[in-house]
Amino acid sequence: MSAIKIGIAGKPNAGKSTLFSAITGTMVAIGNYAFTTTQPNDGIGFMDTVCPDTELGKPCNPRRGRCENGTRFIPVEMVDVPGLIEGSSEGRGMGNMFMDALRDTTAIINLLDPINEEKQILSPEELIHDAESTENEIMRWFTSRFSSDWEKFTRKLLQSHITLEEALLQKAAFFNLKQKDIREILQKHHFTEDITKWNEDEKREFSSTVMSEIRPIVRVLNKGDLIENRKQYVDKGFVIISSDYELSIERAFNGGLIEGIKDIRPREKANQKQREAIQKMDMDYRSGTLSRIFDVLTDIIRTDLKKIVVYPVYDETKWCDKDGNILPDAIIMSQGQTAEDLAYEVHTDIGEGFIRAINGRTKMILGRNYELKDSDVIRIIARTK
Ligand SMILES: Nc1nc2c(ncn2[C@@H]2O[C@H](COP(=O)(O)OP(=O)(O)OP(=O)(O)O)[C@@H](O)[C@H]2O)c(=O)[nH]1
Ligand SMILES: [Mg+2]
Repeated sequence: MSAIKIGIAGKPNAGKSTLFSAITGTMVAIGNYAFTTTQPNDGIGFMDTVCPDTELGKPCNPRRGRCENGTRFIPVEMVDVPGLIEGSSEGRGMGNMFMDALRDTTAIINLLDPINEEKQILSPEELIHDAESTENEIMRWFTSRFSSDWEKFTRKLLQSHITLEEALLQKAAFFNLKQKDIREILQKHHFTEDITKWNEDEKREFSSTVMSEIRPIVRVLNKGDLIENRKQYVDKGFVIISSDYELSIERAFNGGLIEGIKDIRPREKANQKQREAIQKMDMDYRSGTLSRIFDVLTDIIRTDLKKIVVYPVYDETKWCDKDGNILPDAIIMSQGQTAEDLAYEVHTDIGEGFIRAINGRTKMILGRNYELKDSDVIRIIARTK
C-alpha cells in the first residue's frame, strides 16, 4: 500500500484516461467521445525526487519504483474515474456509484479540457466555471455520502456517549479519514460537540472543510499542445499539461527512442519524423508554460499534501539493507512526523521496539521524537521480539 492515492476526475473527454495511461504505463480505453471510461481504472504512478544516491556516487537498488540518473521515481496509487457531469452526484451520466472510487484518495486532480463541444478554446473564466461545476459535484457526492443513514447513526450514538472526534471517525470511515485528520479539523474549526444536533449546513461545512484541507482538489489544464497562447492561462494561475505528449513520451521511452522520461533528447534509433516530433515537444516544454506531469504530481504531494520523502536503511554508513541493497526504500511521510512514526511505517514491531535512530548523514543519534526532514537517510535500532 502506498501512502498516497491520487484520483483523476473531470468532465467527459478531458483526457483523464490518456493521462492515467501515460502515468501508469497501462493501456486503458481512450476515445474521442464522452463516457469512454465506464469503470474506474486503478494503477501505479510515480512522484520523483532527487535520490540521495547522488551523494554516494553509487546507484541505488529500489525495491519499488526505479531510479534514473539520480532521479528517484516513487510509486503512488492512481485512479481514473468515468467523466463527471452536472447531476452525476444524483446519478446522471455514469452516476455516483463510480464517484465512490474517489473515497480513499489523498488528493484529486480536476482535469480540465480547454476545448468545448463546438471545438472552441475556452477562456480562463469559462474554464474556472467548468472547474467549479465538477468540484460542486464531488462536494455534493461527498456530503450526501457523509449524510447518508444519518438517523440510524445518530440513534445508535444516543446510547453510547462518545466524543465528537470518535463519532466523526466512525461516520467518515467510508472516506478513510484518519484520527489525525479529524483532530486537525476540530482544532481549527468549530463544530457543535453533539453530532446528533448537526443540521444540513453543518454537514456541508464539515464536508467542504475535509475537501479543502484534507483532500485537496487540484485543477490541472490538459491539452496544452492545442493551446496557442498558454501564457494567458498561466498568468491566471493554471498549471498546463499535455496528456497526449506524456503518452507519446512514455511510448518513446519504452521504444528506446529517447534518453529518459525526463530527458527527452532523441536517441540514435529515432528516425527523422520521430526526431522532429520529439524536438517539437521538447521545445514546448522549454517554453516554460507547459508542465511535465511528474512535476505536477510531485508538487501536489509536496505542496498540497505537505509530504516529504525519507529513506530507512539498515547500515547507516553504507546506506543499505542487510543484503547490501543501497537505499532500497523511499517512504512518503507527512511533514512533522517523527523517527518513531517512520519506525511504525516500516513495521509495527519496529515501532513498538523502537530504541533510537541514527542519522545516516551526520551519524547523530536521534530520539523517537526527532522530526523527520525531507531526504533523511535513517537507521532505526529496535528491540526485536
Ligand atoms: N491534443 C490532445 N488531445 C488529447 C489530450 N489528452 C487527451 N486527448 C484526446 O481527448 C480524447 C479523450 O481522451 P480520454 O483520455 O478518453 O478522455 P477521458 O477524460 O478519459 O474521457 P471519459 O472517459 O469519456 O470521461 C481522446 O481523443 C484523446 O486522444 C492532449 O493532451 N492533447
Ligand atoms: Mg476515460
